[in-house]
Amino acid sequence: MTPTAHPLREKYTRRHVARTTTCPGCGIGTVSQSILWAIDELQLDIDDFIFVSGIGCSAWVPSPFYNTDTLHTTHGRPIAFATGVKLGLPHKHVMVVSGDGDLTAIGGNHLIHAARRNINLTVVLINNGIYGMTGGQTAPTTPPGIKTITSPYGSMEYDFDVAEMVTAAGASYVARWTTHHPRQMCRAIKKGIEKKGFALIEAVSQCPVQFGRASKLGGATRMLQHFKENSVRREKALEMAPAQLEGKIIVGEFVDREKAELSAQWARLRCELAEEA
Ligand SMILES: Cc1ncc(C[n+]2csc(CCOP(=O)(O)OP(=O)(O)O)c2C)c(N)n1
Ligand code: SF4
Ligand SMILES: [Mg+2]
Repeated sequence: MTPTAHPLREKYTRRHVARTTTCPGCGIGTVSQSILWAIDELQLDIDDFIFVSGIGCSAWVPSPFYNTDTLHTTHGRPIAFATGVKLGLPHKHVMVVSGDGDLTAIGGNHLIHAARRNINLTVVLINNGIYGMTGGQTAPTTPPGIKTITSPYGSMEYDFDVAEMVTAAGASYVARWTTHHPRQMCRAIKKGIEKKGFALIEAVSQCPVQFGRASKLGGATRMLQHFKENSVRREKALEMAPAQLEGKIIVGEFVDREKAELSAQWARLRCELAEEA
């Protein structure tokens, strides 16, 4: 290890590939660091993980950088692929890392049904409120009023509250943090990995190039400042009126519960049927 090399990068990423695909100031690197930090703190072997991603800037987090098995799949389908992987290899940690467009627009049904089935996946959903990679189109997560390349007068649609939606669909563990909260994000990812059930960590992240520019919210520093000033802990938010919460980002844990998990039930059934045969 060279004296300047980052220990997580040295330990968990492939040396022979370029170091990043993201623009300067993008929040995706912060999320990636929280993921690797979580694996390191849990003292897990990255070889016991299979990472699955879709298409988009966020989907480049694991693949081809992480030095383990990574599946870079098609747009909107990482949860479908991950479901198959988990059912076939239930002893592996299967983690999906992808964007808000990938997982809540074209892949929205896969997301809610995986939560409903409560399959043991850890999903890190990077929410930058936009389709970053394809030029900054409005996503189901773009807040109302925000200008994008496809809503130049401001989006007239309501946005999904992803954490609430996945909680309502039946997930075992759901948390939301921003890139202003990398430590808390890391702790949530650790809990998500350890949870026997569907776990979603919504990572609110800055896209200064597409979101920041079109919305006029500014560069990375201003966007991080915005996250800092507008984040409200969930416990506090529950006591606030809807009008007070307008424009706020509710952060913290949304649910942490124990429920029967799908891949274990399938594994048990397979054993029972094999014994009967
Ligand atoms: C079937 C299909 N439809 C559309 C696309 C084009 N496409 C690629 S990535 C993307 C949106 C990505 O947005 P998001 O998931 O939020 O990722 P980000 O780039 O913001 O991290 C779209 C529409 C595609 N590749 N395949
Ligand atoms: S377009 Fe946005 S999300 Fe994509 S790498 Fe650049 S800053 Fe990050
Ligand atoms: Mg996005």
